[in-house]
Amino acid sequence: MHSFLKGEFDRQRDGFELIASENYVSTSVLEALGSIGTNKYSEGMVGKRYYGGNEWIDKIEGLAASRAKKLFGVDHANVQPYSGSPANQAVYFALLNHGDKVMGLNLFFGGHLTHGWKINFSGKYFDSVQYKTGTDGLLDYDALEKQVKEERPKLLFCGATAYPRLYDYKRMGEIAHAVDAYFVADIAHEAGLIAGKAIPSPAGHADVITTTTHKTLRGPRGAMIMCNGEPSNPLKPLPKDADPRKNLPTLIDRAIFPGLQGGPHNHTTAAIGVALGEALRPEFQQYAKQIIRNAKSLSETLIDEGFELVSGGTDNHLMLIDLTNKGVTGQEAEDALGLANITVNKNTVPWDKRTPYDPSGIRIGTPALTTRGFKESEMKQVGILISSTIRNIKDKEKIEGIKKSVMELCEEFPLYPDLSY
Ligand code: DSN
Repeated sequence: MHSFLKGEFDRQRDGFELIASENYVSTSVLEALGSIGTNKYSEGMVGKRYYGGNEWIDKIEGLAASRAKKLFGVDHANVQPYSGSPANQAVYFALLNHGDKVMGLNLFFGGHLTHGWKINFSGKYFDSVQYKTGTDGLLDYDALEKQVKEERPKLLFCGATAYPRLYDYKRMGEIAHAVDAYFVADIAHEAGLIAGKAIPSPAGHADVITTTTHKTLRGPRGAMIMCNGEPSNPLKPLPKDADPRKNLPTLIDRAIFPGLQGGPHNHTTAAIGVALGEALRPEFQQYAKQIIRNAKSLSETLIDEGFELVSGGTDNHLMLIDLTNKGVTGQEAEDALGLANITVNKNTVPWDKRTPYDPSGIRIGTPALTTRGFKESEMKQVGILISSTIRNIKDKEKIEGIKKSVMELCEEFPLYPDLSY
């Protein structure tokens, strides 16, 4: 196992990490993640646990939650979800009944499995209706409003894994609330950009906000659910006629435990708290803005190199490339770039004629390389190296040469210089 971890360390150090949902955490986050928090059981909430010996865990979880509230401007944060999918599952469990109607963005158009995809729990146990983008790759809010009025879902999800533009949270909230639906913003991808005040927040528009903590937010793998209001005593049942909208924190907390999960992963909670502390510092705002500047620089370079970007560019940390005009599939591009130490993932593009396992595009994001210190000029070099790889996709020698250039640029921006395996 040690040699495998060393192999992964070398891979992360020696290549361009361009998967839009990945990042490099700080050594403080790593330290908390590898801590003795993992030894402890602590079912329940701060101050109301089902196991003894939780006086320090209460402080750890309390600090993480209070930092989340401050960072995102919300009244309540549950930091216990194991990851993004369980967090979304908890929202369904808290607010809906089996078979209720939900609406989310279709997976082919950049949506997430848990937003109602048919073979996911969310599409199997709920009546899922999906919305799509237009042929331009952009959300069409008028079309969405019409569909929501016709379908009258009980919950409308906003959020995606491959949408390169900003959301109109205000408009989506109005659309959902006009039919009395809950509006849930899944900000997993953009959380760090929102925390760093580089893009607008759904706070004040969404009833519930879910997020992972390991993408742009640069924390450990984990998740949070946020909303407004104060939870009631977790040990007292809610009255049968309690208004769910006035009891969101209680319903969310109880869906996490005892509804779905057991003991929280306290080492992860500690690491989330450390990452949130980092995100509260002014430097993080610079980081968030630089992610977007880097994405713009990379997207402009790729457009100059003849690549077709869904929606024509990006406003956030990621871009989606439709490779059809290059005569290359997403899988072929992912494989060739991988040989050059450039890690990306294949991805469907809106109205894709291919399948998610063998799609027409690739998704590229800048959070990890921005953490490493890359700026606009380096991102231009990254774009040229990507372009070169695709142009020489069958030429092993040329790709070997590109890999050398990738490694040289990586060496200029050392990753974890104080860590060794
Ligand atoms: N797997 C995540 C992503 O790559 O966007 C979504 O859950």
